[in-house]
Amino acid sequence: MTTGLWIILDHVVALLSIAMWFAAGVTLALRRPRLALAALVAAMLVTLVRGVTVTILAGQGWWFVQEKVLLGLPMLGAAAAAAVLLAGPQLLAARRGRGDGSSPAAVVSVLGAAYAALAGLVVTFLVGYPLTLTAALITISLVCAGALLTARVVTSPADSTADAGVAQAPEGGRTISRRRFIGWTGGAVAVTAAGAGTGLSFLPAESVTLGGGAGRSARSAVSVADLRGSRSPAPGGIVRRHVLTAKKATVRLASGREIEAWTYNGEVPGPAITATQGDLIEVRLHNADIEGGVTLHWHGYDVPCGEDGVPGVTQMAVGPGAEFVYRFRADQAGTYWYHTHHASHIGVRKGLYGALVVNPRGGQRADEHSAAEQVDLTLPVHTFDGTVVIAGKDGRTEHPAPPGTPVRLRLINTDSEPHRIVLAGTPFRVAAIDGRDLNQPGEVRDVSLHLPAGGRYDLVFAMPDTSVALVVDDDRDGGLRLRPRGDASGGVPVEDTSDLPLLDLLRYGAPAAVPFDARKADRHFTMVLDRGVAMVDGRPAYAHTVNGRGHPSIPDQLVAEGDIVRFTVVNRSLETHPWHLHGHPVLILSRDGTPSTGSPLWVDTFDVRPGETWEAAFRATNPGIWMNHCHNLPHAEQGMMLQLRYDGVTTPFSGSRGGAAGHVH
Ligand SMILES: [Cu+2]
Repeated sequence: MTTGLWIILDHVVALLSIAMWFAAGVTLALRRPRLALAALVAAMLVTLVRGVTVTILAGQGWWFVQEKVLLGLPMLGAAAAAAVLLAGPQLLAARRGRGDGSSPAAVVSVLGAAYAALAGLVVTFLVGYPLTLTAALITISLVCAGALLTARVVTSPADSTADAGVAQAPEGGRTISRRRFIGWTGGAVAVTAAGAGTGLSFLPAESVTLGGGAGRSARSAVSVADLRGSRSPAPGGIVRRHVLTAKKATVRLASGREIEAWTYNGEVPGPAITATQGDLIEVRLHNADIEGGVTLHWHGYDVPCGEDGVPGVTQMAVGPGAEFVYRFRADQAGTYWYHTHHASHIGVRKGLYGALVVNPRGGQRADEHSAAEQVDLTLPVHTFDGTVVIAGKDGRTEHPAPPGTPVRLRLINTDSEPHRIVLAGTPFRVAAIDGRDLNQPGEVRDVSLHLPAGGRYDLVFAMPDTSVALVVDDDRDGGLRLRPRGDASGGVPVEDTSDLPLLDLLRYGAPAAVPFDARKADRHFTMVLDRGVAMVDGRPAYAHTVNGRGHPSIPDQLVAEGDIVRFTVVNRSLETHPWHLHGHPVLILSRDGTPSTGSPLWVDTFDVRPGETWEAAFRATNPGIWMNHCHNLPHAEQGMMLQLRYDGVTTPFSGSRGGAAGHVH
């Protein structure tokens, strides 16, 4: 069973224990001793089972159980023990026909256990990892307050004879009644805990985390505004000039449907930008009418930080009427993409994206494939109003490919959710992931691929003499077809693809040397991904969190140029998070403790599924202030975003708009 399933099972058991403790408390209050005894026994058993699920989860990592082990279970254990000691003997006596088993103390203690069980689950959902003293103290005070209120209700005058001797202690007498003493003590505990917890929450939070490395040095500062790209191509390269105008437009999809899109140059996807290694790419971004502003972020491309297109960090958002010129040398070959990074959860979904393909020097150019008799298709996969569209710039979903033709399909997931990809009708190789070639990728067939949000796969094969189908999300009628004779005559029906096993890319291809030893990391950052209550952009929200906090309250990660940096990314939530660091490819080291044993896997986005723990590393060779975030863009918007900052780099920009007026370089 996966950790993700254990997390869900633990939630179910926790819910059951809450239900059982409440059932015991309510039946006891209603003086139904038989039912109460049965519910109490069931509650005890479920609580013990909870101990088992938490122990198993603990085996998967401390971050999955910290709040349960330190607060939830001890609190429930103490309350449960009190409940059994107070209510148990009376219920057993009632079973033998003596009394109705229901004293106020018994009812309060059993309901107290129910509150403790409920509070434990609430803490798991609203706080998670790491558990703070604030959260613990406030939780304990709420449980105490709940028990005190219950005590008031069940010891109302009508019931007070059940507590004979104590309830009838004379008012103003010399001895303070036991019940009153307990009430005052409990109240004092509740108030003190709540006050201390609330007070602690006002302590200033850490603004930077060092990952075990040195703190900020006194080295002279450089501004991201000065970290700009080269202005000339490499020898032999040319300048590739583009003008991209962001504007609203009605766009007709290949299916004939019309959508109200946000576009670059009126097209969705935007114009494909192609280059050969060594060329200079120069893109003048102009905003016609996107009110909130736009930028261009070169996803997966390690541009100098000043070209990275993050509003409020590397530039100001480009407002209507303004423009910004991006320049960088196309040093890396491969399949990449560009998209707006301003309010990207809306802009990218509405169409502000396009492909960036750089061909190796001396190799074939994607834009000249017809001359070279090869098929090279760039295929952004995007969902418009619930319909998955996979098509190149001409919108066609059928392509001719004579038998024997070398084919390269460049898949780009421009959505916020992963896609399941199947190539049916031919063996193939995954030649590159996120733009980087794999080492000795073996031929595979009848497998499925899991393409993370933002990720790219280059699939290569020689065209067979029957048709080939690219199937996305097991939709056998959609996707893309390659026909050996250009018509449907070579067509074979696509079989059900839903049972095909997943190709594990951590065991695909052959190992090769990597440029650094990840075991000698200079810094190590752990990011625990979850949902919970946190501040996002100054407002409390049910946020997507990193280490219990939301953007921009998540501490910056500080690195120094040359550092080897290691990430541990843990997902204790119930959703998949495609983790994306700007400006650097990361090397995948392991998933759930199992090392990567195939080709070195360099990616810019890796999917961390519920319950998974990934280790990755990179060398800090590209100074700047870089976003490090979930590429499920609504998740990023809801808090799951932080900055990785090089020592000595500063930014003159702030907010997301800054002074959005014209800012041309
Ligand atoms: Cu996410």
